[in-house]
Amino acid sequence: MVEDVRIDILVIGAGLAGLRALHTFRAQGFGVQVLEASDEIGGVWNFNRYPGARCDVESFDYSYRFSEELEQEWRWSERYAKQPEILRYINHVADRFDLRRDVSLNTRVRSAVLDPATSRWRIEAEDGRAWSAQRFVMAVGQLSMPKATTYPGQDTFAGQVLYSARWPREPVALEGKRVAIIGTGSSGVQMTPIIAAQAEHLTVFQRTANYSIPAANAPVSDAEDAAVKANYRARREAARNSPSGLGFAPDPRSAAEVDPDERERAFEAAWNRLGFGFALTFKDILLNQAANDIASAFVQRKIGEQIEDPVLREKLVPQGFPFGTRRPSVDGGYFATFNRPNVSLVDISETPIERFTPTGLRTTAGDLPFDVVIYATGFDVFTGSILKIDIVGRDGQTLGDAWAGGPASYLGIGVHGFPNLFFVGGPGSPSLLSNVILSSEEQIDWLAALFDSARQQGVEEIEATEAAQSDWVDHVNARAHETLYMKTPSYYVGAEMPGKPRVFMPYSGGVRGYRRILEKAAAQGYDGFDLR
Ligand code: N01
Repeated sequence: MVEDVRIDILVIGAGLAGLRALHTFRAQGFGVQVLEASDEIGGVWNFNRYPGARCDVESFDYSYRFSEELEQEWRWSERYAKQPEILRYINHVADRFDLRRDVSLNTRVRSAVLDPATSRWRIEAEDGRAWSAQRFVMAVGQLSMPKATTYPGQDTFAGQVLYSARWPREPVALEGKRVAIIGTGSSGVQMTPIIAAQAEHLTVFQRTANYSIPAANAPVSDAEDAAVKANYRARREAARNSPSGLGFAPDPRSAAEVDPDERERAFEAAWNRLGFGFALTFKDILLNQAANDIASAFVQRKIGEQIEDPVLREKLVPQGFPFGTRRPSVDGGYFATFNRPNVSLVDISETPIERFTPTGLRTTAGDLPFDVVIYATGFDVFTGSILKIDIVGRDGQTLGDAWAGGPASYLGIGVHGFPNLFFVGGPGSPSLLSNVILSSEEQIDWLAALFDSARQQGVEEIEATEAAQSDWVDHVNARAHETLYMKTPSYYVGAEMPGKPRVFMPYSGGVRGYRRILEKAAAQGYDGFDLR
């Protein structure tokens, strides 16, 4: 019988959050072990290797802030870094800070069970290895559990089937092929122009037309690199104090009140430069229907102008939901791609896919031949990657049962009944409504201080109180109801998976507001947590 490995802190996930957690907790003198299912570090940036994958937060901001040396020595090549460059950055960080020695790759966790006698967690991998940890931190990502979409007859298809979120490491030759992409979220939108330029013919299967803003990508010049690095602290502080961690604050006026000419100029400037940040042109685009109607109409017009064919335009211009209430994409020429003669669109809200055939896909309108079918159908967002692990807390209660009505937590960090379990980027925190690396770093620094304080006081068990959790859930809901997000079925509310509880999952109060709440709780002795 092999003994469980005893460790102070066990972290699941060697993506950007898990590696930062390792670095920070280790620097405080804790013994830390990171478990990672893949044979490589990098998290989503390891798995999502599809053509065109890149970040839609600017590289200077989508990077760690914890080391000034790292900030100064790393040279981003583009305003929006491509997946290989981000993966190189993560690997550089792992080497630079000697992180690999505490990362166990090829280690897929099966279960995590609380021992109520010791308040320690027993975390067991699928291969039977097990760890006993005093603190258990899940940094498993929000977009890590791809939907297992399949259509009937898939095994009879003679061609190749690929998933955007499990893209092969070796290059996929698409030249001369007839390719289908199913799904038009950020992944489908990013890969479409690249694949259209390679394939003999590309067919995009769209269920819901999505808003998308041009990426305005550009190489980072030496002058820009130097200018950012000369002022990096100020840039980081601006990001921390901006609503989404993107570094810019909206115009404090309502979009509906501003003079139309001035507003048009502001939208035009944002359209040409801000990408995803377009939603922050004015303070109330995501809060007020009248303001949003104006912004939505602007984006719809701009999208429509890119599409030559009026029938296609009708299908591709998003309608029927407020701009920004489903995650907008940031694209590199997505809509204009449909002007190419080798690209076509199938609107599967009109003609749904019925099944695979040996030679392609069958919709209700007939058969289409393909050599390659790509699923870009998204993820079981927020909770999928957490709940696939069997987590058992106090009194044998599983987290799946505790969250049967949707994820409930205190601060998005701790769950009542699950002492010493903590989340980074979890539901109930800004996570996907923010620059997620920034939010994760805030939470990790806060957790590190909590763990240190608990160590100094000899605290074995840290548990969110029931009352604090209930108040936080109410607060998250109240903030969500101040926005327009609740008007649209989206993955923010669990609408991406049939049968998933419909609750608003991220915290919409902004990264600065969230940080202030964390700081206040810490100043009050980690108010809302029982420290025993
Ligand atoms: O996934 P999605 P994604 N049959 O869920 C459709 C981040 N990200 O991988 O909307 C047919 O957005 C679905 O249709 P509908 C970013 O946060 C960032 O593209 O459900 N279609 C939708 O069109 C992003 O938001 C970058 O009607 C089906 C699409 O598939 C998040 O990851 C790049 C279907 C899924 O869109 C997820 O993006 C990429 C089915 N059974 C991703 N099921 C950056 O730029 C779903 N669809 C950083």
